[in-house]
This record gives sequence, C-alpha cells and structure tokens, in this order.
Amino acid sequence: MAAARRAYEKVWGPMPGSERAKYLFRIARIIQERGRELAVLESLDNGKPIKESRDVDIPLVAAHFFYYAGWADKLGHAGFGADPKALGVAGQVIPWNFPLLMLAWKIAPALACGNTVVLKPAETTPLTALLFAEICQQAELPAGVVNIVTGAGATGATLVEHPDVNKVAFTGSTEVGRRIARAVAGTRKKLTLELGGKAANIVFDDAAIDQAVEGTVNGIFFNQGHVCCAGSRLLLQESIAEEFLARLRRRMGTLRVGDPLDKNTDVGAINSAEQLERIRALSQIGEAEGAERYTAPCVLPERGFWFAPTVFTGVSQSHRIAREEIFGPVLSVLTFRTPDEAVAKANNTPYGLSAGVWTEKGSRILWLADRLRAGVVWANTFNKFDPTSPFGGYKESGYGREGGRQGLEAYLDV
Ligand code: TXE
Repeated sequence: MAAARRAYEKVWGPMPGSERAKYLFRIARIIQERGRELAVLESLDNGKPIKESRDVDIPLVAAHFFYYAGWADKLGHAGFGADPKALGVAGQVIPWNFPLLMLAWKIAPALACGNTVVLKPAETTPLTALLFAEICQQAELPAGVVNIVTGAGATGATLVEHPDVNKVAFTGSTEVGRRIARAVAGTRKKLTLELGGKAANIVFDDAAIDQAVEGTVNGIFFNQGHVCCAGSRLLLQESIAEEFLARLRRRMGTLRVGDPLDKNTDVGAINSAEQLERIRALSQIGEAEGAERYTAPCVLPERGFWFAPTVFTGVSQSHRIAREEIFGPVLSVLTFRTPDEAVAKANNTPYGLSAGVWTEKGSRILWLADRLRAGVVWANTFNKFDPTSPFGGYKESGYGREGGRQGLEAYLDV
C-alpha cells in the first residue's frame, strides 16, 4: 500500500496521459509476444482448455490493454469534464474463473486513468498475475504502480479495509460482495462489484436451431460453466423443446472432457475440490427436487476434479437449480409459450448480469432487450466479450461497469 501511494503521488499520478499510454501499449505488446506462455500457465493453474486460454482469454487480455492505452491521453472533454482526476490507490480483488482477464479488466482502466493498484488474485489461481508483475517489470513500469499480493480471503479483506485505499473493485461471489459493501460503507472509498448471475438463454421457435444449440453449449459449457454470465437457464419455446433437446443431447455426446493442455479438449477441469463439491451438491438437490438429469456420456480422467456436462429438464422456477448460481457445467431447462412469459421467467431471478435471445425476428430482439433486466443481452450469440462494450450487472449481480468508456468512470473523479 505504501509503495502504491508513493508511486501515485510521485510518478504515476502527475505523469501526462500520453506517457502512461506508452507503458500500457508496451504491456499489451509483451502480452501478445508472451501469449503462448501465458495461455499454458493459465490452463495449468485454472484448468480451462488451452484452446480457450489461447484463443479467448489471452487475446482479450491484450485487447483490453490496447483499448485502455488508447484512452489514457483522451480523458479530458470525453464526457468526464475538462480534466478528470484519478482517484489514487485502487484495491482490487479478483476470482479464479478468468484469472488474467479479470486482472486486465481491473488494472488496464485503473492505470489509464492515473491510479496505482494493489491487486489480490484468487488463492487457487495466482500464477498468471505473478507473471504479469514480471511483464510490468519488462515494460519498465515504474516501481509501485502495480502491486500483486497473493493470499486468501483474509488478505482481500485487509486490502478492502485498508484506510489508504481510495477505490475498491471486486469480482466474486455475491456473499463476499455484500461483506465488502458493508466494509466500505461509511468510508469515502468508491466501490464497484461484479457478482454472480443466473442468465436466461431464450430460444424462440423461429431461431436457427443448430446455431442456437451451439450457442447453448457455449453458453453453459464454456470454461466449465465457471462464468458469472453463463447461460445457466435455457428457456425453450414449448413447440420446439423436444426437438431442441434431442439435438442438444446429441451435441453434448461429442464434447471432449479432459486434459486442459490437450488442444482437442472442449471442457477442462473444475478449478478446485471445493467448487466440485458445490456443483455436486446442487446437482443432487436438483434430482431430489424432481428434475430429470441427463449426463453427457463422456469418459472422465481418473485423477483430478471433473464434472461431465449435465442438463436438467422438467425444472420449475421454484427449484433451487433454477434460482441459484451453480458455477459449473450444469444447465437447467424451462419452457415458455409467449414472449411475455419468456420475459417474466427470465427476469424471475435476484440476479441480472446477462441474457441471450435466439430468434430471426429483429423487432423481437429489440422488444426483449428493452425488457430483460440484465446488463448484457446477446442476440443470436452468447458469451461474446469486447473491450469496447461495458459489462456489469443489475440487481444482485452488482453495480458499476467494466469495459468501454463507461469502465473509466469507476476510476475517475468526474
Ligand atoms: O468466491 P469468493 P469463491 C461464485 C460462484 C462460486 C461461489 C464461491 O457461484 O461457486 O461464488 O466461489 C476473495 N474480503 N463466484 O468462494 O470467496 C477470494 O480470496 C475480500 C462468482 O471462490 O467470492 C477471491 O480472491 N476478499 C464469481 C475472491 O474474493 C475476499 C467468481 C473471490 O472469491 C473475502 C467467483 C473477503 N472477506 C465465484 N473472502 C463471478 N462473479 O464471476 C474471499 N475473498
């Protein structure tokens, strides 16, 4: 904290934006150059398939640094006032599902605006954050601008409660988010929270079915379902439900679960024994509540933490698997008849992070996007991310936005 404060007062805060931009561009380029190394390390540490860390995570990390590098010298007169000021030192706590990408979402805008940071990675996935610290040194970023502190939840709490922190940014569970909101209440710290979700992926009878099946698979099995915006509730229009589920099961039969470092793997390892236990427990509750379980017929490796892609049908809105975030490769299927019913069911959740709509009707997409209480609504696609688009939740999914121009507001006095 002292190093971050010193760097903010003496070096990074007073530095012109055009100079800060040079460092951020340099970091972005080194991330690209060392992309393979970062991808392998991310898969080793987190368990996600190498094709995802290589083609999704690491390219998005570089894109974030490029994008916010571009903002560093353009903050004045961009809707934030003539000469907006950085906040000071940001304390940032991130989860284990997208370790380096969550770091990029937090650090890139903070630095672009002139803040310095102290970041705590999740206890099970600190490796790419530590390699990132090395990359900052390689980019000759002034000492103290970026500080990585590893540790468990208690370290995160210490960081959040530290009196010298000006801004707290958190991504993680809703429960810890609430605890952090309480800790920050009554202080002058600025806070943004990105918490859980229970997204509805809504498929209408006029949708391109095979594309929607693909989007459903990507929506829930991408990154083993360890995704806050995962399409964990599939809402099918009744007339196509049977046909759709038959095709979905067939597709699930072709998914390869296993070694994250194998380029052919589609679904990798569950991140920890604790998370595996949570997924198992909620799935058992789903069965006990009377939903019908289908498990993809795949061979799981003997050692390690694995969970086969799973779908529950006959799910009703009161079932816990329709209400609670499972954060694993488990899909709950509900049906609807009319667009109004789809909206009502989709919004019947304490969360509001994302939603998906599958239909060939443009007017229907706009009609739904207007009514779905979710920060992101995807149309005929799912889990698409872009640094230019703000991301964040309604309701218990948190507040504040990351990404885009809006993502700068969290790190500026406007
Ligand atoms: O999260 P935690 P866990 C959800 C998901 C998952 C559940 C539990 O449903 O099953 O949360 O996961 C740090 N003060 N999400 O237990 O504990 C912790 O060290 C400050 C959704 O792993 O919230 C880690 O760095 N920090 C989610 C980070 O918080 C504290 C991503 C997240 O861990 C702290 C992860 C405290 N008191 C889980 N206690 C999403 N939104 O994507 C812990 N931490």
